[in-house]
Amino acid sequence: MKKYLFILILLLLVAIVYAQDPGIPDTVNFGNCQSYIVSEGDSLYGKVKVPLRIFNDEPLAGVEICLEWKGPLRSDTLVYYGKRGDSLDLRDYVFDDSSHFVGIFAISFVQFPADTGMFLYMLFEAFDTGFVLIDTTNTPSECNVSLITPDAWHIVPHFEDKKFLLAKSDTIPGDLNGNNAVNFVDILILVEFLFRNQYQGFLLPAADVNSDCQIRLSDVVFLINYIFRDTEKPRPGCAF
Ligand SMILES: [Ca+2]
Ligand SMILES: [Ca+2]
Repeated sequence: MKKYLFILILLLLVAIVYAQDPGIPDTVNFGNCQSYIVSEGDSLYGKVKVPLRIFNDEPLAGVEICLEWKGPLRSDTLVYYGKRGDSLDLRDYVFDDSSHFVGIFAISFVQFPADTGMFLYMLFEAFDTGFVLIDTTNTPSECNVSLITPDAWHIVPHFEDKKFLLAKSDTIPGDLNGNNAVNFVDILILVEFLFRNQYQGFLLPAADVNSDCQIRLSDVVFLINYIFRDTEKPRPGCAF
């Protein structure tokens, strides 16, 4: 239901008129999808980060993208990224877990410049391992993948779907030296990484113990509290 409301709003906001894509074909595709799946008893759970990339060789005023996913994922959140993301005046998204639908709608009144690379990332919670496909197959025909030019024309970019495998990780969150225990040594490894630039090869999502997709001082504090004060245990993270 949510998704149809979203599409209705889209149609009311922008009358869709299609135009040829000038210059090099613009592209919408996905970067490397990162997953971190751990087990607890019989259940598997984790976090998945799906970067959506846009290449546009001319300035744009917005994007309108409808996607669907197949696979053992529940939606979490969506984060616009980079200087194109920062220049947006109106940005919205909708996840519908019942139909596995993602709707993305963003507009910039001053337009955003030609650029390439990550435009946003979507975060999901995984509840199993297995294949994931992100595509436009079953999205409503009113909303597919289109880029909006500064004079309000829609252009249809080249789109590449994404298939990837969710596999169980060997490590547990917070166990940076892989000895199957989370203790003081793991804090030291994290501190060396953050403040002395020494990376000992651990899996980065295992160090994002507060699961905010970044590795920072707050993860050190989280780990200290867990180890010495028995507070909330480390969660699967998603930091690159
Ligand atoms: Ca350890
Ligand atoms: Ca973190």
